Amino acid sequence: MEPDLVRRFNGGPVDMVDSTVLEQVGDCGARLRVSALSRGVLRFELVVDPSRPSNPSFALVETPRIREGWRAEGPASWRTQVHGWRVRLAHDRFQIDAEGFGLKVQGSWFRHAGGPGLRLERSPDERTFGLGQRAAHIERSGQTATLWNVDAYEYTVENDNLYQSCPFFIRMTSEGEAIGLFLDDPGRLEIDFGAADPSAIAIRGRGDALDLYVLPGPDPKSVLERFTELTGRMPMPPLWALGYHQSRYSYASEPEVRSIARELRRRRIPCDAIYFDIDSLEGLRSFHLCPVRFPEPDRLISDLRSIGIQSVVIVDPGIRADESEPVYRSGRDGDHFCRTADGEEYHGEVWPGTCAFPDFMRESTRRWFGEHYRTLIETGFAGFWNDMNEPAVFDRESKTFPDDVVHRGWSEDPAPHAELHNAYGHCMVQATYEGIERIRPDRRPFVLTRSAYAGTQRYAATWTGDSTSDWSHLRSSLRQVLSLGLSGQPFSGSDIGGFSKSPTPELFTRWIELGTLLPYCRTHSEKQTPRQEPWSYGEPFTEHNRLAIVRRYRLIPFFYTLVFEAHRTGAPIARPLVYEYPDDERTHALDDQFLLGRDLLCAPVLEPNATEREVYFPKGTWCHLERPEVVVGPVHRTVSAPLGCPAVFVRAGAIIPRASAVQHTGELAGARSEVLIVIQDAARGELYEDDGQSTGYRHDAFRHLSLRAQVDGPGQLQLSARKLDGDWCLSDQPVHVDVRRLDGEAVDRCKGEWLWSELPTGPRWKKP
Ligand code: MIG
Repeated sequence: MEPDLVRRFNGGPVDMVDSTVLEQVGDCGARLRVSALSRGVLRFELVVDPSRPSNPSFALVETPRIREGWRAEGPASWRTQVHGWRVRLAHDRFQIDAEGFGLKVQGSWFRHAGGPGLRLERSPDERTFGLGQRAAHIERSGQTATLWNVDAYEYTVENDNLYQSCPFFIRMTSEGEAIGLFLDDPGRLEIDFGAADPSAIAIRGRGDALDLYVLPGPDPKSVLERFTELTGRMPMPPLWALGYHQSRYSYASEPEVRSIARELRRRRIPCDAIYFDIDSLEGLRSFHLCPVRFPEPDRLISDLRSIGIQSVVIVDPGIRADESEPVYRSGRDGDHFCRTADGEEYHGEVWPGTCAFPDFMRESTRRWFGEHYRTLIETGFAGFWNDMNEPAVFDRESKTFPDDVVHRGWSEDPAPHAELHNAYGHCMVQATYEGIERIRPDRRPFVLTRSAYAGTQRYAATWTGDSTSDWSHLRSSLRQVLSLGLSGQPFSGSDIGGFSKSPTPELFTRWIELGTLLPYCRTHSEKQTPRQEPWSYGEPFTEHNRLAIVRRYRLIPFFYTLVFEAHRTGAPIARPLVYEYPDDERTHALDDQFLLGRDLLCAPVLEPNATEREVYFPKGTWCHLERPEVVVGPVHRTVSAPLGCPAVFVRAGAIIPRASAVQHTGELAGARSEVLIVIQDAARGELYEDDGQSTGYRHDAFRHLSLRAQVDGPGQLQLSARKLDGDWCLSDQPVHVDVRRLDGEAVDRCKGEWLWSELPTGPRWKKP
């Protein structure tokens, strides 16, 4: 037995030993353990010692339960039915046949067996989605992908390898039937989706362990639901996290921060947060705000809060290895830093200079690190931004740790960095999230991370890293967000305007038109570039930019309801059309337009000098959000979208909760609550509400309503609200109703007002 194989399977919680099947695989002495989990999920592990427990996992939310009573028989070559799937095992390969979807897996995974890795049979018309953050087209056929987290500064959209790795993908037939595969391996993986050989998906890894989950469909939605059942879902963020955020590398002094806040409010540009990047820190060191540039941070932060602006501060993993650095001394004394293969503390160069790096794979280290947020929280910071956590290191050609840096605590024996690399950032944000939660247990944390692994959605939102201010990156940022959504991470966005270089005024406006429709919405830009604020480009751009932000704020009740759906089911907030219409082949390759939930179709302009664009409208009738234009799908249609008027359409049959314009989410409670009803005969929607900040929603302190409208005779409409879940009652607040009644392509518009509490009894509302 290879020593590193043994190490790999040491330790961890005991799980899944009972109901498993073992089969000798090849001649390397390893065995294949098959577990049938709940909801039709199968787990395949290659294990060296079957008496050992399964691998611990960073990705999994908890040990999956084994379906009771399932046992397989027969030793040598073996077949059985699992969840209606035929599973066959033979030497060196296993094969699963599901109705309509055969999955044949073969190959010699173990490196000393000299095999090609795993080979999955692929049909030429198969579509594949997933893998989280990738710059290229969301449909992966013909692509190759390296999964190895890296600081990808100034990446190009051809680059296949960025800051995050999520070894999960959805395979779909041309009829829209889907299954998912999740290879739970945070080491380096190379995946070829039919590029070298169109009849195969080939996966290569380190070749010393295999932990593969097969997730049944029948459609992409069900696969994703199962995947997020395994790897977790986003917690409810504080409501302010959905607002517009203003950032720059760096707003680095108190007067500068104050002037940005003042300008936002003076210009009536809604905003909920300002970011403190590394130049606001003393010596660029995490946890130390610079006392010269920010002499009275508590006062500054509370003044900002009083006008509805929260403060978010950056925290990098590298801790300056210096006797005068208290965080370093306490980490060293507690033995919390990663070590080299020789047992020395590992040091690398990052922003603060020579640094030591916390060994986040360890529970005790996560606790220790998490405790350091206390002072920042007491100072008033509301959000925390973990950057450079791939981990990035400057003084190495690989830009990250050497392969043999040692992590302790993940299993009983130390493990080399190469085996765990892609989970380093994930474990850092776990430390951050759990630390903040311990310090402030009644408040929801907001954490933003650059690096991630499968399951990171449990702890943090994410963004697309150091993009460039050009049109190709605008397009790519949408692809990345959509792919993240199909991979379990619903809460993401990109630096509006692009990070490096400088956008043209037109590009900035197009970017903010898109960015304000994505789940996480922040403008950010690099040091030494021209200023990138919504007012940096003069008129008419400032007003276009402001109205894009206002459009978002008016939709926040709708966004928040989608966030709740993501929290409950794992569904993406921004969805590629294929997610909702897998049986419509015309949606399969579309990634330059998207849906918010089921009901808003967004088709951003992604090229210069355009005043219109072609949009695919799937089946249904679609009505422009802001003008009386109706399109009946399925159809390709060129629609007008001049600067300032993005193409956003509402599905007929939808009820969209909105609010009147506010300057920040803290004002929403006092804002006018609205519903937009686009209706032919009937319409429905949902509304989720809670206090926007506490953890009370975990104990029913919320209200989740189902809204219905029915046309009830000429000019008459019946509207009702029914509680689906939560403890909160219907309020006595008035709700403003805005109806667009569609008659062919004509739109009949009318408005009225009710009290929420009247709705369940269903008063009739007559067109005035
Ligand atoms: O090496 O903190 O992606 O958003 O402004 C650069 C400074 C480090 C990279 C992040 C970027 C951030 C910048 N950081």
